[in-house]
Amino acid sequence: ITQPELNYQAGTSPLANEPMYQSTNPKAPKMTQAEFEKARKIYFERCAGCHGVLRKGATGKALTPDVTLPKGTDYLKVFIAYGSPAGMPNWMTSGEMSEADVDLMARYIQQDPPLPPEYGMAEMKKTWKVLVPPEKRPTKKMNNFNIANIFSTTLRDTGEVALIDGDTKQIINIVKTGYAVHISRTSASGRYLFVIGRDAKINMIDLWMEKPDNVAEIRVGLEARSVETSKYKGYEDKLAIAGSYWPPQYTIMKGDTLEPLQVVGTRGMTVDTQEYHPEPRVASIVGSHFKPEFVVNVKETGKTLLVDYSDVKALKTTEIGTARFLHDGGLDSSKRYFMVAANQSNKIAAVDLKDGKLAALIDVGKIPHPGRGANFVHPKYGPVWSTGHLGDESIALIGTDPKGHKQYAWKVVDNLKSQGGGSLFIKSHPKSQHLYVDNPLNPDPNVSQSVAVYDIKNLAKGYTVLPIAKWAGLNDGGAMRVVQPEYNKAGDEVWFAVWSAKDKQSALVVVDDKTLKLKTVIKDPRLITPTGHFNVHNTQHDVY
Ligand code: DHE
Repeated sequence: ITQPELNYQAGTSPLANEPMYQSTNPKAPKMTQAEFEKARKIYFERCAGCHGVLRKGATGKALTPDVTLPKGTDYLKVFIAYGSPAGMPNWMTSGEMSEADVDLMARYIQQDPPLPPEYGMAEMKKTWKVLVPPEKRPTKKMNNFNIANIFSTTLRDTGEVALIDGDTKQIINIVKTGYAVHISRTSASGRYLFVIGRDAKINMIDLWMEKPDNVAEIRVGLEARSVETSKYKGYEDKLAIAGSYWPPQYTIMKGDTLEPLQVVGTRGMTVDTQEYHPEPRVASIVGSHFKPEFVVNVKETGKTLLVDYSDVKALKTTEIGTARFLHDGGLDSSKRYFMVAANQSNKIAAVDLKDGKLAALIDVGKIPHPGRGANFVHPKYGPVWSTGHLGDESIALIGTDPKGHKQYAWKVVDNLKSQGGGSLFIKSHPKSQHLYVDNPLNPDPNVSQSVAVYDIKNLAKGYTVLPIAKWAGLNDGGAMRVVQPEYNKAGDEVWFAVWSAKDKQSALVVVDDKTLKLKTVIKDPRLITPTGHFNVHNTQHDVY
């Protein structure tokens, strides 16, 4: 496993702090309660991302007692300490765990996995708050902001988002949210913003208020990454949906209050070996523009669910087998196809939202990570959607126009060379002639602190490097990472986060898309650990 992959996957799970039932396996090596608690915490901080909450295996191997007990403590210690060529990190030799920790973890994984609590309607209702009921909200926009050009910027480590006026670059409000917000999504009308934290807390923000702020909140699980709203004609702003990692389920809510309506579990059979998986996490979700459907991507089973929400009490679901470890993705420029990364399978699945079937499974480079990907018209191949990779330096361009450019549809028509691996996000805009690629997880700071830009009309020329972190001019930025290009509404400027540690200064850097020169640096002591940023208009209309 490379350092970028490790940094990406081994993030802390909020389950580290949840109380859990401990069962004892008489055959497992002895542990005191204190040792068990310590090991459980380390497991959820370091290991659960790859091996799963129930240790049934995800991108890492299964670690249930039937597998670990026959191997025994000494054998397991070697693996944990020194890693393996198959991808296990070397936790001791890298300095992340002491010898005592290694011994503790080797004994811990021979115990039965403790079970985190379930989280259903009753628990959700207890956390559900309508702070401003719909009838008390403004009936028209009460501020002078050009709300279509507001950016919602995640302030990861403070549990907030910054709402920033894209025209004036002033901070409108810092809104309290869940812990380590993952994404923001805009309602179909553009009035509401939905924000989800890693702790599965959703905040709903009304952009019509004099000072836009929270109007409703709920917690839909114990750990989550995705939220979306209904976008099909006639259903605008009617419903919201959130997917959770734990428990493995999705929740459909009322679009104006977040009142939970239906909770649906995703436990089931895997697409390939057709075995039961107890913990299939819900990854990306988008609202279809073609039907009253949510497109729900289930990671461990490798299934894309088209959930017809026209009758929430009688949900009709089309279950499309794609490939395992579905993660992030976005629509093509026609919005008919959802392009989703099956990351550890090194594939992109193209799902046809009009006909409700798999259009193609496309082999790409190592660990594709598109964010929502980037759409543009290639001079030769016509409309393409593109993705960068965590595990290699390639950028795959995939033809997405089966009508006009049939011979190129669902094929990798070109592979661009980027600055290196560790890329997370790629972006373009219909009004732009450029394609931007970040590399925040690349081990070389020169690469992780800059972005590559391509001229779409002349891709063969290669890329230009923009030194974004240097432009930010931070005196004490420490180990900065430049993350996620995002255009403004007009498509003539591009925003980047310069993401520093919590106790260091961060910034947002705005680049002029025509000249590729620095336009502005947004600095403010309140901008702590900015990561993703979402332009209201582009998110509302799925422009990327
Ligand atoms: Fe993300 C999107 C999950 C690590 C920033 N991330 C997503 C989505 C999923 C996901 C499922 C798609 C949501 C959607 O479209 O509905 N991310 C995960 C993880 O499981 C993972 C690997 C590890 C973890 O423990 O969270 C992970 N993600 C990261 C990071 O380290 C990033 C850079 C910073 C952070 O906040 O932790 C990060 N993820 C983002 C961003 C998006 C995202 C900014 C939205 C991209 C977009 O353009 O839509």
